[in-house]
Amino acid sequence: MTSRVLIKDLSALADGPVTVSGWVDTVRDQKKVQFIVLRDESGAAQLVNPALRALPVTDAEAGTVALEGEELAAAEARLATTEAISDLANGSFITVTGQLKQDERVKLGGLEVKIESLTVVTEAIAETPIATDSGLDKRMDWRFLDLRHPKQNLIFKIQTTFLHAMREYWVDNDFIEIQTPKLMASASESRAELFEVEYFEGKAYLAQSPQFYKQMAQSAGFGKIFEVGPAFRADHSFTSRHATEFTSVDTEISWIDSHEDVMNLHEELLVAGFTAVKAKHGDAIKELFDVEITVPSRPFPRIPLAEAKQIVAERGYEIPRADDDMDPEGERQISAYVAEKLGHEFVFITDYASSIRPFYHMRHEGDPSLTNSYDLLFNGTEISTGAQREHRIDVLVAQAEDKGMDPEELGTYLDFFRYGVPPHGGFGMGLARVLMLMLHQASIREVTYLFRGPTRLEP
Ligand code: AMO
Repeated sequence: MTSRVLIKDLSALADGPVTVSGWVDTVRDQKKVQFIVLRDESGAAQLVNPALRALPVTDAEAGTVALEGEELAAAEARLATTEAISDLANGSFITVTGQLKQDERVKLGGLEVKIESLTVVTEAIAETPIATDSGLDKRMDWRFLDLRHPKQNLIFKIQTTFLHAMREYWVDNDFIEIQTPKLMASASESRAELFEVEYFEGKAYLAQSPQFYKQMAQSAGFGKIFEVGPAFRADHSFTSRHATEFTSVDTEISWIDSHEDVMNLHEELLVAGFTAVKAKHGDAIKELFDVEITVPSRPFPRIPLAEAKQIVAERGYEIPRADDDMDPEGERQISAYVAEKLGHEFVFITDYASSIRPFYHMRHEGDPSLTNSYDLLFNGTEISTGAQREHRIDVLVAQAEDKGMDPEELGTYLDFFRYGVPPHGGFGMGLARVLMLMLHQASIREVTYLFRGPTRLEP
């Protein structure tokens, strides 16, 4: 590794020699002085070069150079550097050695590096295919260039901090991390969204969620587990919140009394994540996204679905009757109500009807038309589904049959319940949805490293 200094660390250094590397952001090529704004993964700084446009001469007509020896060599080097800077294309990756000077008058970071030598490591094509005002689709085509922008870059620093804080919570609380297979013999959620792949002489399906295997861990005696991994859904939709491949944050715990316990866990994880993000990136988020991060207060509001529908209806929005679920506008309406009345960005909508929930959700003891389940909405959109699971094999089989499923289809899943399993529950949460809503972005495409949708498999 070269002894390169990250730009963010320059401010802590004393004036003196330094080497920095990065992408050329802009060049201001003035007659007597040249400025480069250099950007690396940590920030941006100004480099300055007193331009030398020609070697000094004693006799202009004869072109006799006034210097010799070391002085001449130094002047020739300065001349070459000046020419190299004039020819620099934005986006080129360069390494510069020079003299660092802390200087409050420099707007960008209060420091400057006076260039002594410059190497063009890789030259960029001068015409960049995207500009700051390019459309989202075009930006997605050139995602690596798009991600160079500090705002896009920050998203993934935030995601790292958010996941790290949750992971810390899980590890501190004795959760076990698992990696479940993404190639499966059957569907784990609705059959409509299954990706089928050729698997030697047969077929396999891409996992829509780790649902069955996180439940298996309860039967295996793991107690508390988590997984952060890919999930695949053959959703032929072009909404701002659906991808065909997304990162699912899953957790499952044993020995719960109801979905209340899952919601409590959910709150604790989100508070841990938001606290860390606010502490580490709150200022940068305010500056680049104009968003004030609020660490949610506990407990988050909880509203049963039936009551939520009533509230939404009273606000003048009629959820389409054919849909027993909350539609996206209904979600926006109930979230707006919670924000106005309770000043909260999150709301758990609970007790969904069995008719619209998967067979594995536990139903209410006294009223099997309802489930011990919830959706968590954040700033108007669903980010998660959670539930207490049905752990009694006979009830589970009956619920599958009630949904018109053939228990045979469930393969080895049902075996998990035949040898003793504790009451359990958990949730699955779309990572990109959380980021999108946290940063007030219009689409998960903005916060997904490389988005996958029905018409996007590149880059
Ligand atoms: P569900 O199907 O509601 O529940 O998915 C859980 C969460 O995953 C995210 N999500 C998606 N994100 C992007 N694109 C998609 N196509 C997509 N589909 C889902 C959402 C959603 O809330 N097994 C259950 C969870 C559980 O009960 O533990 C499940 O998968 O944020």
